[in-house]
Amino acid sequence: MPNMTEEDIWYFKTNGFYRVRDTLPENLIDRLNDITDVQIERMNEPIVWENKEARTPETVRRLSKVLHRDPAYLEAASHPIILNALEGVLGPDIEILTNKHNHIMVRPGQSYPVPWHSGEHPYAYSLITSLIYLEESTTQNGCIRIVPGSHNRPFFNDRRPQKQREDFYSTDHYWRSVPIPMPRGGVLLFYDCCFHGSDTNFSSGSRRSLTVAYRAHDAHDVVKEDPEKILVRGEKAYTGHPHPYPTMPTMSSNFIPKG
Ligand SMILES: O=C(O)CCC(=O)C(=O)O
Repeated sequence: MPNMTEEDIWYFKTNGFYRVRDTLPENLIDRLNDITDVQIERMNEPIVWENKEARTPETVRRLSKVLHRDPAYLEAASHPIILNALEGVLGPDIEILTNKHNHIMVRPGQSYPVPWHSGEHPYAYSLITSLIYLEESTTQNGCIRIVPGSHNRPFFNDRRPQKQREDFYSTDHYWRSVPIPMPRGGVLLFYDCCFHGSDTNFSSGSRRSLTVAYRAHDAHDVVKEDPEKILVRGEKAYTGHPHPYPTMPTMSSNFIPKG
């Protein structure tokens, strides 16, 4: 059942982001943190390192490809509080894409900012990202910043304008953005083509969140039976052209078009 009001949907579509009102259950967040502790401690790849020269559990910046590491990650990503909200904008048939996002940002203490980027071009703002917070996120420990309404920009520009970690604060995106602190267990949804980035983690602790990508199943791409897509709500009710297109009966030489 969708749980966004019409005003929530208007807010999301206008600003490009939406904070889900409920939080995920405490015991699920505890389990996710325990599982993540083990992944970090064992340094299970694939990993993006905070510092490539010193590969230790303390320098794990991101754990990639997590949804298949433990069922609890998919349990969180397909939790009804998230899907009920998503249904308001994506409709009843919802898929997770495993070849987009699908990672835990660990963001250890003092980690450098997530550079400004827009995950998609604005002509395709059907892809929604959720950030599921395993720990509270504040302006002190590197919360995300989003440029409100940037999914509606009427021009093309560089989706990854920031070439260096250091210029996070000297960009137009920084001045146009708003910080979005989130509680532990909270869920933030946003159109992936909104410009976003995350502040320096000025604290000594980590700032963990699970990043997941969602689309409507019936969005008009062609390959519907794709192992990278997990249907998490509804059914595969796509009604477009079949793929691959059924082969036409060969036109024999005695075929004579009418007329
Ligand atoms: O975790 C964050 O604060 C930002 C994550 C992000 O931008 C991403 O995964 O694309």
